[in-house]
Amino acid sequence: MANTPHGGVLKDLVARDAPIQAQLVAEAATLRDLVLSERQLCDLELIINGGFSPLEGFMDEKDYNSVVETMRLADRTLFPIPVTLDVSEAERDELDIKPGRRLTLRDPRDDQALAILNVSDVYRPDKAKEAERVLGADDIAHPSVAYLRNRAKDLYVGGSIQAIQLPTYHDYVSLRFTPSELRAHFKKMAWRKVVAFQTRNPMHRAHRELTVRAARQRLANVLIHPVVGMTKPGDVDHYTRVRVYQAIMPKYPNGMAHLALLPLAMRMAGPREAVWHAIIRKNYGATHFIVGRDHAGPGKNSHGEDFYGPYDAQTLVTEFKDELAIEMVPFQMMTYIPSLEEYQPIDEVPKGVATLNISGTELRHRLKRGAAIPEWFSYADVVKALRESYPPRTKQGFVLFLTGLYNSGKDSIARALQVTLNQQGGRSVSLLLGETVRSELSSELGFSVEDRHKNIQRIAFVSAELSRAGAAVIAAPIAPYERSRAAARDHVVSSAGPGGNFFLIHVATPLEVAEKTDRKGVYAKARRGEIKGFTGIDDVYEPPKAADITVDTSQQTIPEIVHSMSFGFSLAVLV
Ligand code: PPS
Repeated sequence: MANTPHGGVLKDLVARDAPIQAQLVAEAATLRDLVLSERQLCDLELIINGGFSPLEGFMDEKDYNSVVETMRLADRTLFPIPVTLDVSEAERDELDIKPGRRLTLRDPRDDQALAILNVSDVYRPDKAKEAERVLGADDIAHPSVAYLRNRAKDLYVGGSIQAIQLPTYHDYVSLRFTPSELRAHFKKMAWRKVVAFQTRNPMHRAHRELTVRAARQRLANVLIHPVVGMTKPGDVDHYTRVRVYQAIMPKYPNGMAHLALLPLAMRMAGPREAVWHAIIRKNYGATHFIVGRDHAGPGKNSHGEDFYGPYDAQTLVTEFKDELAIEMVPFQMMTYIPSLEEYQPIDEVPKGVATLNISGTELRHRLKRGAAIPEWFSYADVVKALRESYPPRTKQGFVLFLTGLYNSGKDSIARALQVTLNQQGGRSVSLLLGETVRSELSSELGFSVEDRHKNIQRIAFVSAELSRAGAAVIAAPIAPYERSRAAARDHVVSSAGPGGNFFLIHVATPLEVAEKTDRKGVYAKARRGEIKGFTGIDDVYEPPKAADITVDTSQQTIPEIVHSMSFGFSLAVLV
C-alpha cells in the first residue's frame, strides 16, 4: 500500500483536468504566453503531477510569506520551500499580468502549452528575508542565494494551475514515473513498505549496501529516486548518472528495488529541503525515506564553513515526524572491511579493524589519471559508465591557443604542432590558423576592436565544440586583446566539459624580428599607411599577463619550441 499523500489527497492535476483537456488546449492558443525557465519547468511538472501535493499552483503572497516564515502554507499545512513563479517588471507590463488574467505556460524546449495559470496576485518578494529564512543565510556562496539574487526575476506571480499535459522527454522515458504511476506500480507489485533513496550523485557499492540494509531491516522494498531536474552546479550530469543507476540496479536482490527519475529542481536548502524531499517521496507513495548526513547541503559558505550542521536535516525531519507520516531512515555511513570482504556501518565496526574507503575527490583523481578503481569500491559497469563520460586526460580534447604578432612564427609553430600530434595519434587534430578562420568563418569581419573580438569568440566556440568531442585544437590568430583571450579561455573551460583544457601560448617574437623577416612585405605596407590599424604598427598588441607558455622564434628554433612545449604539456595532455 502506497503512503497517503501529503494533505490527504494526491493533487494529480493532469488526471483532474483530462476531461477538459481539449477545451484548455483551444483556450491556451488564444492566451498570452509565458515561456518557463528551466527551474520553473521542473516546478510546474511537480505541481501538475502531484509531486508537490497539496499545492495546486504557484504560491500566492499569503502562502509564500507563511512558508518563508513558518514552513507552513497559510492553511498551516507543513510545506518548507517556496514554489514561486518569478517574472520581470517588463514581462508583467508586456503580458499585462494581473489578478484574473489567464496565461499559457509553455515549455522552453519545444514551446508546448503545458498549463494555464489563473493569476491571483503579483507581488514583490523580500529576497533578503527569503534567503535568510529558507536558505539560512543571504550568502552568495549558496547556489540558491546566487540563483535568487542573480537569476530570479523581481516579481512573483501567484495562481492556480489547470494542467494540459506533462512536459515531453526524449531521454530515459521509461524511467520517468509520475506519483500516480509509481503508486500503481507499488500496488501491482504488492509492495507495502518502500524505502526511498534520494541522490544527486553516482552510486557505488556502499550505496547499494546501505539501501539493501535499510530495506531488509524494515522488510521493505527500495525506491532509487534520483533527482534529474536541477542539482548543484558542478554535479555529474544526469545522463551519466542514470547510466550509472541502470548499471547498479541488477546488483540488487531480485525484485527488491525499483528505479524512477525525479524531475525536481533542488534548492540545496539542507534541513528544509530534507523535509520537502520527505513530503515529495510521500506523494510518490514511499513509506520510508533515507535522510543523509548533510542532506542536500550546498557546501561551504563565504567564510569557508558549512552552511548547515551535519545532522540538522535529520533533526528537522524528526521534529515533524508525526505530521510527515513518512518514516525517516537515518543514512548509515558504510565502510569496507577487507578482512571480511563486506561493507558494515562505520559505527558498528570494532576498534582496530582495518577499513577501506575512497573519497569522492580520490575517485575523481583516479578517473582523471585512468587509474584503477577497485571492485570492492564499485561495480565494473558503473566504472565503465563514469569512464566514458570522464575520460582520462590522455583521452580528453584540448585547445592550444597561440597568440602573437603577424609573422611572429605562430603559424609555423602551429603547423609543426599539428604534425607532432598527428604522429602521436589517438586524437583528431584541428588547425585553426588566423587566415583560415578569416576566410571560412569571419569573412565579413574587419579589424576594428569589436570585429577582432568577435573573430576570437568564434574561434573559441569552434574550439570548444571540437575539444568537447575529444579533438586536439590548435588555434593561431593574432588575438591582440587580453579581454578577447580571457573570454575565449572562459568559454572553452566552461562549455567543453572534460575537453575544457585550454593552454595559452604567447609567441613573443619581437616586432623588429617579425618585421625584418616579413617576406610578404605586409609590415612595409602598414608602415606606408596602405593598411590601417595594423597590429604592432598603429594598433595595440597587449602581451598576455598569464600565458601558460611563452616562446620566441628569435631565440629558439621551431623544433626546439615544439619539443619544449610537449615537455610543458606532457603531464597534462600531450602524452
Ligand atoms: S585578429 O586580430 O586575431 O582578429 O587577427 P587575425 O584573425 O589573426 O588576422 C590576421 C590576418 O589579417 C591580416 N590583416 C591584419 N592583421 C592585423 N591588423 C590589421 N589591421 C590587418 N589587416 C589585415 C594579417 O596580415 C593576417 O593575415 P594572414 O592571412 O594571416 O597573413
